[in-house]
Amino acid sequence: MSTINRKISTLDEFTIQQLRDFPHATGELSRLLRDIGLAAKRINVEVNKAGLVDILGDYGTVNVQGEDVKKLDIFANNQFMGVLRHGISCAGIGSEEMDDFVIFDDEISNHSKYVVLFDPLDGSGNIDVNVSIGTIFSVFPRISPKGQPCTREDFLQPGKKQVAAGYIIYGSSTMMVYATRRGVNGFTLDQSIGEFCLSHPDIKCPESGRIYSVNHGNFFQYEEGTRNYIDTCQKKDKTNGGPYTQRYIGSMVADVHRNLIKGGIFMYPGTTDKPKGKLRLLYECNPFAFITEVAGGKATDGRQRILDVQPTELHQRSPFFVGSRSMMEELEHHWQAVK
Ligand code: P6P
Repeated sequence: MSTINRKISTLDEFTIQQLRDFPHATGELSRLLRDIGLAAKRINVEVNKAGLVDILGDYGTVNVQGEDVKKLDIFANNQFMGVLRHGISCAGIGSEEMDDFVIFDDEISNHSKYVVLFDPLDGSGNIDVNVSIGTIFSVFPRISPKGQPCTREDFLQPGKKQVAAGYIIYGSSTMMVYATRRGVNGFTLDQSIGEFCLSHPDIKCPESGRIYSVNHGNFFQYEEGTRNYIDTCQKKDKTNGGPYTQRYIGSMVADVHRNLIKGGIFMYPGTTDKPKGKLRLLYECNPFAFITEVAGGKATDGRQRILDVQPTELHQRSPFFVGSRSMMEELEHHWQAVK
């Protein structure tokens, strides 16, 4: 039977095609990714009109991170909670906006295969100044027995156990990029039909690049090896693989997405004030580490591969270095040189 050679164009078609390639798959992961895409479309509507309606500004509360909660944060969190709780693929969630894990504990959810961790709207401090922001998500297969409520251990697995991870970037266009072990694919929202359409098939992180992303304001608080690498980046010229350019938007999804496509390195090191840095392991570092490694890059915390780190709590922080393989290896040489 010849297979019909259909042009796969939408996220739904793509995830269904993945099912056809894996007949034994239950389809739960495909459904989960479509659910996430639906929530993203709803959030996108609000993000796009943020300047016009009373959804800007603070919600008047402070979240578990001690950060002022923007109204869009809450809206985005509730959208993901809604689609994941009422879908059939997710047994529970962990969110940047919520103090603890949420175990759905209903008959359908208790039989679901996956748990999801997400940052519903990362970079939300940029909402009021119209800078790109994003959603980040991480999907694990539960290790607790199906038929019972999921447990904390389902969420506290090393990042290498992820089955999928991705992000949505609400920028000049709205894109959803996600990775499974089969590859990284990007879908751009076609507003005319309200569908994410395959625009960046099989994304590969360039082996090298000329963009380095770091907050120079903390430079003198970084460890010596990191400072030496940043110095080297600034001294690059045509004779030694440069010139390099420094690009730092202050919105992780935007910075890491740009480097994933063009090549580059993103660094959020620990500092003397905050040795663990600012970024969260479970729903910021792990998903981007998974995506970047599948695309051919590297990601570490400065001492070990991010995906090998054994988590202990939902909101734990980690220093984070991610990007093109050869740039990451040059950074690692600078760390080795000062040991
Ligand atoms: P800094 C946004 O608040 C965020 O969590 C990331 O999206 C971003 O990369 C980082 O913080 C920026 O932090 O300390 O450089 O302003």
